[in-house]
Amino acid sequence: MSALRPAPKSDIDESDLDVDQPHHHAAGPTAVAVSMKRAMEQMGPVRTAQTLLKLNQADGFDCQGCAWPDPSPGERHHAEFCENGAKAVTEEATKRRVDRAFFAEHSLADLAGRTEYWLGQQGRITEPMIVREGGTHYEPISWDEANALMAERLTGLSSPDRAVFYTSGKVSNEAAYAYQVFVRALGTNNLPDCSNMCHESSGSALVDTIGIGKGSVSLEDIHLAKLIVVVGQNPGTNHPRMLSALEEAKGRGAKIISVNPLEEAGMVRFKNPQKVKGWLANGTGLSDLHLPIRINGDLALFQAIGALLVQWDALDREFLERYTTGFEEYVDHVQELDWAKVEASTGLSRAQITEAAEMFRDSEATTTCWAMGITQHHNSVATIKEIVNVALLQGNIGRPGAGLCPVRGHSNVQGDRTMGVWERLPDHFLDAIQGEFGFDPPREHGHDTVQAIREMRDGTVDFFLSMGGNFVSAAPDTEVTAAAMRKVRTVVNVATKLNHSHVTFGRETLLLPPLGRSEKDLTGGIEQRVTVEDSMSAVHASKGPLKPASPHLRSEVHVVCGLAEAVQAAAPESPAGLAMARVPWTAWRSDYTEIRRSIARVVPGCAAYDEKVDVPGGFVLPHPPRDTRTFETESGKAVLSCTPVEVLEVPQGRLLLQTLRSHDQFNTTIYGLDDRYRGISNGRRVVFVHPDDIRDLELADGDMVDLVGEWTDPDGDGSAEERIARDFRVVSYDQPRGCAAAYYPETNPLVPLDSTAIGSNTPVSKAVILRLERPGYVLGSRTIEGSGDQGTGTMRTDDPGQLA
Ligand SMILES: Nc1nc2c(c(=O)[nH]1)N[C@H]1C(S)=C(S)[C@@H](COP(=O)(O)OP(=O)(O)OC[C@H]3O[C@@H](n4cnc5c(=O)[nH]c(N)nc54)[C@H](O)[C@@H]3O)O[C@H]1N2
Ligand SMILES: Nc1nc2c(c(=O)[nH]1)N[C@H]1C(S)=C(S)[C@@H](COP(=O)(O)OP(=O)(O)OC[C@H]3O[C@@H](n4cnc5c(=O)[nH]c(N)nc54)[C@H](O)[C@@H]3O)O[C@H]1N2
Ligand code: SF4
Ligand SMILES: [Mo]
Repeated sequence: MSALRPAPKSDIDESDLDVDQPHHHAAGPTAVAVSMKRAMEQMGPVRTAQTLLKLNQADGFDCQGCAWPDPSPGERHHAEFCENGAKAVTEEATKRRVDRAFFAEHSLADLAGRTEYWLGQQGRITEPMIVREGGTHYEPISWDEANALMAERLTGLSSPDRAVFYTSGKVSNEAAYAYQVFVRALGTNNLPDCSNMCHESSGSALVDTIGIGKGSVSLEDIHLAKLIVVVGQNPGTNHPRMLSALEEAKGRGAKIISVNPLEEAGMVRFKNPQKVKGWLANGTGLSDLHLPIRINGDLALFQAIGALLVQWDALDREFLERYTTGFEEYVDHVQELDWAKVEASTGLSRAQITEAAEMFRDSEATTTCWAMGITQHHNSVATIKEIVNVALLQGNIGRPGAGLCPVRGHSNVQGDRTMGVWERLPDHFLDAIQGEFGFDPPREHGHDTVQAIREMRDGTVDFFLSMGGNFVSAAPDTEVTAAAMRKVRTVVNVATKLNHSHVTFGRETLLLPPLGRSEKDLTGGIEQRVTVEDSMSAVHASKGPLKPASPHLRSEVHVVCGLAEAVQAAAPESPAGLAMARVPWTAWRSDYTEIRRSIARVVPGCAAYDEKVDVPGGFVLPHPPRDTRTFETESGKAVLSCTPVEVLEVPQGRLLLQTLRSHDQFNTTIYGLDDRYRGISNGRRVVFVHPDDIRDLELADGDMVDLVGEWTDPDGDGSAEERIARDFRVVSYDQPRGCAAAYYPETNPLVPLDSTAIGSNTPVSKAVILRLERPGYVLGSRTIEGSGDQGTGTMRTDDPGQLA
């Protein structure tokens, strides 16, 4: 082994890594056992019972995991959650604490050398902490002093646009609404969010084609569908209760197609832990057809399916005539389809694609679901438009069982957008804010996530506040992002648990701990509730049952209102101070009902908001295509669009890498080191490669390699860039030849900042051109064949000890 190899990561001993056969079923008794074990370890029996019985109940709190919807109140079980929901709750409701003694013991340097797993497992942050300029440790600070300090920094900026306010999708609607009003009163639209790295491509494509950036189906539609197509999504891990919905649909005769380079366990068989059958027998077989698509082949696949439907005249001509535009051009376009290109792009045979198209043809109601396997590609917006084309051809929108279903990630990511957390908020919304409060919100668009990193890198950001999330680890190009963040003078993180973003800042940083959703919120002396929106536009209330992790925690609403009041106090005559004075912050933090009343007046579709969330189960936001087949596009019709099929070429000896989630993590929060369904235990630094590719690369299963990403900026000077992530174990895994997979966030150093989706600026996390090198590889030391260039363009180094 080379001497250049960095020291092993401090707390994960990868020599314990164990690799076994992948599973062919999801959930079942093991899932229950695993979630209960974790819950009992971290919460104890009383708290476990107290918490899990309130999870996803109409009088309880919303799961902090994914955005999958709950059944209507009458149809809920006592245990209305999945293994990963239980893990998400346990992570928050843990009895472990990170207090001032902890911070006195662990210096910044110490914390920076730990893995994300270790940091997260230390427990809940208990009081506001600060690192002052030159400090080596976090030390306590009062909320008042923290607010005064932030206000001083914010009012001292040469322009409000030198501040950036990030949001992760767990924030409640009330907090998100107050937050975006605060940011706009301050005078900027710099509101990047995790959506910029997630479903932004879905939003862009859907707004352009159907006039609204949200999915068009309800949970009932999934139950009623005749064909469900699950594309680029791993529900068994990331939306586990979706499997119950798929099972229900199957029971009613639906067919299921899965489109995925990997045959994910959940899509093969599902053992429903809520049914006796799920405990004893083999469970329900889910997929009728699995298409092992080559990474990035989905645009070609859907175009080919569309071409066949046109050829067979399997069309809803009445719908096309009445509700769509672009059909004629589309027909001309698909008649020219080059099947050789389709086969090269998808890695599928014409027979496989024809079989899928026949299932579309024979279905009276098709719902297509997708997630990150679709949205995180350079052509993801065009790919989603291609999915829309196929739906429109058969009139699969706005009728029972049919529709488009981008399955959202974070539990309230969709709600945060509805509430106005968006760097490109439309004018009518800004007008409503102006009408409600009487200050002029800025009109110029703000920075999204990628642009915010560029601005930090270029030294034009002095203040960064993160409302939840882990910006540095979740964003692409980890080293570039971390270096950019170190240029920002003041970094503030509102966070429940420690992560690497908390040790990455310019001169000073604040760490402000909020209440979690499982905790009782007594802000203003009354029991407050909050509201959230799921992936299917259903809005409902959430109220936590638990005693807060510490008496010093403040709700996110309180954090925002407190900061706004401090800004007003610091500079009452400044434009920001005057704007702040127009918002009733004190009333808002005394009773969130006041916020909901303002939401009702300002946010589209939210009239009588507070009254509607009073109903158990809440209400569903309007969705014109779903409700009345109304398409609020420029032409007033749904749009069919044409994109040429391209084959993503990978040079000889390289692989196409996707970065994905294990079964034991929530984004950058690592619950544990097992990916049970894929046969991995006790480690995360693995790269899954086809056995024949392993052989052709002259490697063997079990070898250690460095992952070297190659990228040529299409707008650059043509030189190739290399990026590296070290020390991964090669694992033989079935998938299309030439494809590879490894976990996020360990692989984020390989995703170039400027490699983003056309039309959404989403980082391309699912298609990195990859080389496997022997351990200790020195960046740029090898000629990149095929590009005719020495790999010395912009070299990126990894940061040993960081970010596992
Ligand atoms: N337990 C748990 N739940 C979660 C999360 C979590 O981390 N853990 N994260 C939440 C969030 S924020 C999100 S956005 C969602 C993410 O949910 P997913 O999108 O399911 O998450 P990924 O693990 O990124 O999985 C992407 C899937 O797409 C496949 N894929 C990759 N490339 C391609 C491609 O080119 N074409 C096709 N057809 N498939 C491809 C991969 O094999 C994988 O199955 O989950 C949410 N729920
Ligand atoms: N390579 C690669 N990169 C990706 C992806 C990928 O598939 N591949 N996926 C992308 C996607 S889809 C997403 S959504 C982003 C996720 O990006 P983020 O949303 O920024 O990341 P998370 O890991 O979800 O954030 C976890 C942190 O949130 C804080 N937290 C947890 N609960 C709460 C709470 O209730 N309140 C507050 N204030 N803080 C809380 C904790 O401190 C925790 O450490 O990552 C993106 N990055
Ligand atoms: S499916 Fe998602 S929202 Fe439902 S319990 Fe599981 S993690 Fe929570
Ligand atoms: Mo996400």
